[in-house]
Amino acid sequence: MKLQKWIAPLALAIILAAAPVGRSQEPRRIEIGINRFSYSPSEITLKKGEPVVLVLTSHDVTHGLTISEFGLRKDVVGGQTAELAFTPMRTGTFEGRCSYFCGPGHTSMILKINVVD
Ligand SMILES: [Cu+2]
Repeated sequence: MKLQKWIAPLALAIILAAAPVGRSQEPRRIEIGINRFSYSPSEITLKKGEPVVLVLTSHDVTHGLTISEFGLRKDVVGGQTAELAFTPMRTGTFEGRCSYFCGPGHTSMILKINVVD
């Protein structure tokens, strides 16, 4: 009787322990095109704790992406692709900005990054 009380929770605990952890596979890849003077898309939403790779392609001159809150920077040579891998560990709204001076609209280039739970 006392033992019976424990069987269900114990079985459940064993099942949960055996289940594969939600620890993920490959990082999510997000393609971002860059032109003078914008990112496309201009806004992305990430999940806190989920690894991502931003696949940055510049369609004209050298640009880049700096996300200062996360201490990240990646330059992209014109016509080429570069990858920026990271895992956001804070929720909030952050700004990615162009990391390489590319002309008069350089400072207005903003990639809005939402990180949600
Ligand atoms: Cu720029």
